[in-house]
Amino acid sequence: MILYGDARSGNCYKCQLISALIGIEYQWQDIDIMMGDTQKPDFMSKNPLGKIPILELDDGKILSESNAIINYLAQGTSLYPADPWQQALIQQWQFFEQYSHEPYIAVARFIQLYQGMPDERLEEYQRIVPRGYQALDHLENALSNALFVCGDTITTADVSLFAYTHVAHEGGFDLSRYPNILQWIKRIKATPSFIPMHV
Ligand SMILES: N[C@@H](CCC(=O)N[C@@H](CS)C(=O)NCC(=O)O)C(=O)O
Repeated sequence: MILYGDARSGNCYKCQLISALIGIEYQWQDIDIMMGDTQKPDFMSKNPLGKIPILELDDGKILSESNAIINYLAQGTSLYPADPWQQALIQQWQFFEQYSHEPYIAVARFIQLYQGMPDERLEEYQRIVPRGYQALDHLENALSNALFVCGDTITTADVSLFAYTHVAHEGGFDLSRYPNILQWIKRIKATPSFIPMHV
């Protein structure tokens, strides 16, 4: 299997982390977002949307969308249980992550950390930060009565949400307001075979 990604991307880190947690081997192909690699014809022929991560299987099939990739990789493990209700709960959190969390927290991080807060994105940054805090509030509440987002064991929903939450401070978010999230971050980091984000 080949995983095409950029180590600075939380969406790509989700795939690296799930592979480490369940002991899957793959080849890493570096795609540099800042150099425009995702828009080059070679890459676009694999994903016409021009987005990483993508996973290329040994038979040539290609899967995009980070959360689809990690659920596929985790099939048959406790991180993505076979029970349809458990899967639906995991997906509920993953859709939340993609629609109400990542567009604010990851984008704020990109603007602040990688673009150095250019004037033309300042207004956008100021508009999305409160939405990011709403997402963090929701996660904080959910973690007030469970160790992980879908109960007392780690699932792919945690991997999805961990990726950008644990680096939210790099987008200017103050995580010290969120004791449950901070404990959850520690718990995930203490999971056997955990790997940090390589940035
Ligand atoms: N919904 C997609 C988002 C993918 C995405 O936005 N990837 C970014 C990096 S985090 C990317 O490829 N950006 C490069 C570009 O847009 O050219 C997922 O979860 O995989």
